[in-house]
Amino acid sequence: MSLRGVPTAEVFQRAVDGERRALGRLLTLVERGGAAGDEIAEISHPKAGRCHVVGLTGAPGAGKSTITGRLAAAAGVATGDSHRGVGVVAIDPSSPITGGAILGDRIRMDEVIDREGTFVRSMATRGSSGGLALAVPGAIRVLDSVDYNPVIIETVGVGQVEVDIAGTADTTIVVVTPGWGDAVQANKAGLLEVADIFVVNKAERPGAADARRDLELMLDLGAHPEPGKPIWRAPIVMTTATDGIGIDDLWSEVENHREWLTETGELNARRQSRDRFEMLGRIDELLGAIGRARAQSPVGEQLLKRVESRELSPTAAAAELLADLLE
Ligand SMILES: Nc1nc2c(ncn2[C@@H]2O[C@H](COP(=O)(O)OP(=O)(O)OP(=O)(O)O)[C@@H](O)[C@H]2O)c(=O)[nH]1
Ligand SMILES: [Mg+2]
Repeated sequence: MSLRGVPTAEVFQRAVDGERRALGRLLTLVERGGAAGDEIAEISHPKAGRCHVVGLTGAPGAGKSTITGRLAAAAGVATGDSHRGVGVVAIDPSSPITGGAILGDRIRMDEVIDREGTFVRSMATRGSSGGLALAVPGAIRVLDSVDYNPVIIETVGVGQVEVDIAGTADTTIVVVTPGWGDAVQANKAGLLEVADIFVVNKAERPGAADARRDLELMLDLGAHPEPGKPIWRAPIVMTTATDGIGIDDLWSEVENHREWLTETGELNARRQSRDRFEMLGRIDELLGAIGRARAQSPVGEQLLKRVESRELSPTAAAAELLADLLE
């Protein structure tokens, strides 16, 4: 039985009732955007705002998916029946920039998580950062509204897009592995700044202690407490994810961080800045669409002619078009 043609509100209700296929359909619509995506945002928003969002980021092949799978299991055990289960959004690094897909040995999410009580969704980057930056908060909202808690987001951390997406989490985990300069690479990619918790994965390998020391050193150097701002020093957890070693420690640190966020009021501050980020992203999108439509109208064509005849620069034409719009 297909869910196509079924009113969105009904699909939502079925997802609330626990129908996994309905939830999958909602997430597809959110990813696609447009009117249905907007409707889902409207329906899910009042019910959302409860779940703890955990971001997991790090270099390609660091073991993020393996950790995510293990962490989801640990979280599920810890939270028990108090929620429907653990949600996972894996941002698939299919874009040529991230290069994650070139690693032959990457773990597919459905290999590590295949049980009732966990809902896994992959989203492709498709090279467009703007779409993803809006789709991810939308997906979190849907999972949250049907009572998945926590929701774990896996992204490859190599650039600004990933750092932005890491910014959508309450608790951001940065994964590094032993090896010369890996911590330095993470620093260059801007990941150290966003880290609430560090993981040194593949800790059974030589160099794990060095990686830990490098991180400690960088934390010392980077420690510039802002007056009046609560201080959190990111703990470093050593894991061998393939064997599940260190995962319970990691989950305890996530819980510690969540408590700290709540006690200090940081949780609200972070969520507020996320809402602002999403709202601004949406404004960009909406204004862009309105402007582009206007540019194709006779008014826009007229302006283009004046650009062609060198009477106006493209910049001035854009400004004139906007001024005209805003009148
Ligand atoms: N030796 C060792 N290998 C590990 C460990 N954790 C993960 N791996 C292996 O590392 C490879 C990559 O793991 P993934 O979990 O796919 O890494 P990822 O960071 O999600 O990779 P991408 O999504 O492609 O960026 C797999 O072959 C894992 O089995 C570990 O603790 N020790
Ligand atoms: Mg992965």
